[in-house]
Parts: sequence; structure tokens; C-alpha cells
Amino acid sequence: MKRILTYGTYDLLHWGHINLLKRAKQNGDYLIVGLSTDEFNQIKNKKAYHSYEVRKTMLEAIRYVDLVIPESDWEQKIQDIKDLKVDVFVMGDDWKGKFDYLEDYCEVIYLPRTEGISTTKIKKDLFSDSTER
Ligand code: C2G
Repeated sequence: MKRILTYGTYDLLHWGHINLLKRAKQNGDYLIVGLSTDEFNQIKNKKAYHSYEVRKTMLEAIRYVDLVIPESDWEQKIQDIKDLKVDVFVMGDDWKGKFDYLEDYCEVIYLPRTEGISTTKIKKDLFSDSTER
């Protein structure tokens, strides 16, 4: 049972998120998502539209996701990897290099981001009344 771990805010769920989770799951058998709490989003300077509970419910409905845990600070990753016996840590490559220190504890994989979609873009497009292109 190969266990995979990734983290994120996953607000206004979109196909870039789904694409990441789908490819992350392809690296093993059990996918754990560390979901940023509302408080941690403030630390990340991110304003999520949906609350932690709503974002957690939406993630749990995705076939690729097996477990959602709270991400409440930047420092919990090593302990999470140890406690959850994680084999592979996966993030989108906008984070490339940022988590190489985790290679002492598990495999680290950065996957290409899905171009053309982001929560920020959705908000901007909705505000400017444009539609998906
Ligand atoms: N992502 C992607 N393609 C996009 C948008 C996002 O592959 N078009 C990926 C990101 O690279 C990340 C995941 O989807 O791996 C979740 O994205 P966010 O919710 O924006 O996560 P972020 O705010 O980057 O939080 O400790 C790590 C942080 O919590 C990561």
C-alpha cells in the first residue's frame, strides 16, 4: 500500500485541482490531502471562498482522495509523513524545489501545473463577466 501526501487550499475546486489529485493518485494506492485550514489560509495570505468544512466535504467526494487532514502550519509536513507512513509527497511544480528537504523522509514529486485555470483566474473572470475560454 503506497501512501501519497499532498497539501493545498483547494478552494473553488476546478479541473486543475482534479488533474493534480488524479495524477498524484497514479503514484500509489492511498492519497492523503493536507487541506489548509481557514486560519492557515490567513497565514498563507489566501482568502478562500469556501470554509474548511465545505472544502473538506468537496475533496472527500473525489474518487482519488482517500483521507483529508487539516494543514494548520508550514512545519507539520515531516511529522505528517512520519505519522501517516507516507511514501510519496506530491505537489504542483509551482512549488518546485520548495519541499526538497522532505527527500530525507520520502520520495518528492512535482507535477506540471494545469495551465489556463486557477482560483484567481475564476474570480477575475467572474468579476469581469467573461466566461471560460
Ligand atoms: N494546481 C495545479 N494546477 C492548477 C492549479 C493548482 O496543478 N492550475 C495544484 C497546485 O500546484 C497544488 C494543488 O493544485 O499542488 C492545490 O493548489 P492550491 O489550492 O492553490 O494550493 P496552495 O495554495 O499552493 O497550497 O503547504 C502547501 C500549500 O498548502 C499549498
